[in-house]
Amino acid sequence: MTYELFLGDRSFSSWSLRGWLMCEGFGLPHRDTFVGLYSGTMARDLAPLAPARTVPVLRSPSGAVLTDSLAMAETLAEENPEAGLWPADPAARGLARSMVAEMHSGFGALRGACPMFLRHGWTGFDPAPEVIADVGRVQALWSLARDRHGADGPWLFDRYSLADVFYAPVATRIATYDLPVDAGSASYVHAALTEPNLVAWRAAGQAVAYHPLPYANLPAVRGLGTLPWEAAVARYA
Ligand SMILES: N[C@@H](CCC(=O)N[C@@H](CS)C(=O)NCC(=O)O)C(=O)O
Repeated sequence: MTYELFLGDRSFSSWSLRGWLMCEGFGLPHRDTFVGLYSGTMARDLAPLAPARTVPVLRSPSGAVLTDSLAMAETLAEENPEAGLWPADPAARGLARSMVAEMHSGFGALRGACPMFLRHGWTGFDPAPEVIADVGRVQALWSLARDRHGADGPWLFDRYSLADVFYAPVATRIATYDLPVDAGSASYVHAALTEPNLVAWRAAGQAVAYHPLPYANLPAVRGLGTLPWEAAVARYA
C-alpha cells in the first residue's frame, strides 16, 4: 500500500512540505514525483491528475486523487487510523482540526510577506503590523494547544500530529525572517526546525540549483542581510 505523492519543490513550496510530512511523519509509504512548479511544465505534469492545479497532490492506493492538502490530511487519517495523524483525545482532536483549518485558510499577511525560504536566514527584516498580528495569533494558538494538551513534550499536542505538519512551514518562516516570538513559541520553533524529517527534506533541497533563485527578489527581502541556516535556527535555541 504505497501512496503516490506529487510535489513541487523542497526549498520554497510550503504546501509540498506539508504533503510530504503528512506521509513521512507517520511512516506511511509513499513514492514522490516532483512536477515542474518553476519550470513551466506544471499544468502538463498534473494533467493526468485532473482536476489538480496545485501541489501537493496525493493518489491513494484506493484510487482516490486528492488535490488539496486538507483533503489529503483527512484521507490519510481516515485510511490509516492506527497511524495517529490526529490526537486521540476528542477535545484535543477538535482543537487540532480547528488549528489546521485556520492555517489552511488564514494568516494571509504572514504568508504573503514571508514566503517559505529554506536556503538561509535573513537579517534586518522589518515585519509590518499585520505580520506581527498574524504571528501573535499563531503564538496564541500554539500556547493554548501546548498548555492544554502538549505540556509534556515538544509538540502542539501530546504526540506529533497533523497540527505540527501544518505549522512546520510557519515555524520556518518565523526563523528565516527572525520574527519576534515568546520563549514558549521559540522553543516550539526550534523543535519543529530540528525535527529529523524536516531536516532531511531541507537537506535534499539544498542540492537543487536555481536560475534565478525564487523569491530572492521580493521587495520585502531586498537589501536584507543573510545568515547561514544553522545560525538562523540557533536564534531560537
Ligand atoms: N490549497 C492548496 C494550496 C496549494 C498551493 O497553493 N500550492 C502551491 C505551491 S506551494 C502551488 O501549487 N502553486 C502553483 C500555482 O498556484 O499555480 C493546498 O492546500 O494544497
